[in-house]
Amino acid sequence: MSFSKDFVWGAAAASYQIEGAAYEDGKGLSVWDTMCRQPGKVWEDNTGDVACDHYHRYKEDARLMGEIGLKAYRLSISWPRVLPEGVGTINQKGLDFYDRLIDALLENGVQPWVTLFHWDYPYALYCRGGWLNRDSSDWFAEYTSVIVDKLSDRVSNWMTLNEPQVFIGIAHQSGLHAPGLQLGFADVLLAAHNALLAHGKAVQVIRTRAKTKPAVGAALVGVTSMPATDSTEDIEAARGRMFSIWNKNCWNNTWWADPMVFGTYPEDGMKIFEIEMPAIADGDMKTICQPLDFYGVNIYTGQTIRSTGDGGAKSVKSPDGPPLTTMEWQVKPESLYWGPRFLNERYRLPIFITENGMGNCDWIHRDGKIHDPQRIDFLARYLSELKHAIDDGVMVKGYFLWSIMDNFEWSFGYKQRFGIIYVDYATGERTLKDSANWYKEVIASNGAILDKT
Ligand code: IFM
Repeated sequence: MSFSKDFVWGAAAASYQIEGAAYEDGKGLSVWDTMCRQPGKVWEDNTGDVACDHYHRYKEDARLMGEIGLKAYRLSISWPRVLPEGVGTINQKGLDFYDRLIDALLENGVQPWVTLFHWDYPYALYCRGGWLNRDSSDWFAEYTSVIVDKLSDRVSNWMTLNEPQVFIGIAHQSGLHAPGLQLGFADVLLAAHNALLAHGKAVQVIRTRAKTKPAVGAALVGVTSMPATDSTEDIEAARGRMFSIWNKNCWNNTWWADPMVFGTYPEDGMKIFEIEMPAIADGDMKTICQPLDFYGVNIYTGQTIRSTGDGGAKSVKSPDGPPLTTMEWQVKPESLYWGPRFLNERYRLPIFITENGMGNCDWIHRDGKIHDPQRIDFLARYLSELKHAIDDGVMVKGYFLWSIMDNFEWSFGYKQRFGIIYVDYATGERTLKDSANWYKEVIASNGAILDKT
């Protein structure tokens, strides 16, 4: 077995990270617009005001995606661009932008995969309590219906939320992301519960209103655990760790995926979170648990786990001088074998890798090109592991490289470059990096050149 003929080779980006035009054509404020105005919150006080100027350059970007041969592009919609107040009056110009973008993608042979929410939450709704307000799931459902009504004649692949672990956990607990709150854990869990309800209601809206048969999932993240050896004990220990909760934060797989797929919060989490558990109204778990067509997961790295020999698990210390990306995330290609394998076993859904890639030190070399051999090596290693998983029978249907182009990396601003297309932020000029040309060959050969890289 290998990559199937219809394997979805894609790349991804998100609205706030690339669009710019933050104050144009009637767009409302997002919590990231306001976060970026607070000195010291983002590296060098960078903002997404202009970013990659994708709002104006989307045609060129769609053409480049076509040139690379992408089968699919995972984009997100800026909620406040479409609904400046989060609910109520539609900003037609904002909605029209996505209409044109979808057309441009299709004209270039690229299928749009739409993420409804990738962190640029409407500031107006934040002022009404944001995710802490129980109405937030209805606000999200209203927004979803506007998008589905407009785009679902041409869009069939949908993701509700991107990395709730981050936009709830990091944004509401450690405060490093917008809106920058440091709430008590009970409030964090309440926000999480409302976000899960929003997911469930959005799936319902998509299923009832879509004009073309929809495929729906979410793009989750969490800890990927890998066994230190192939021994049964280490594999069991890694599996156990991957699906357990052992401390009071949201950075795990099961607090999110179990309610979405099984309709229950995991027992171990409920025990640890006991006194902070939110009130769960009748029917909530049923609302959250809607049939899904795929499990989307963002995987960049993983933790290596060894059995303690007595049913326990411990993480293996890093070797001295481990390979690191510029985010200082360890390079762990096997995460793209074990992550999909464990997730597919537990949740029984086809897997889509909705993000994978690396931050790197890229600059224009003296020959005018952007040579990024580390990224090519990184991607070749990770994709080879993904192929290995498929060969072993894991149902993986697609892969979205993060990212199609360099972009605003949240609190790191423009310090980090994740793209396979280089963006000169001063001029907006785009240049394909070596990795883009390499990925083009990967796609054209349906993964066959991986063996030769
Ligand atoms: O840039 C982010 C993206 O928005 C969400 N997932 C991780 C990426 C790299 O940090």
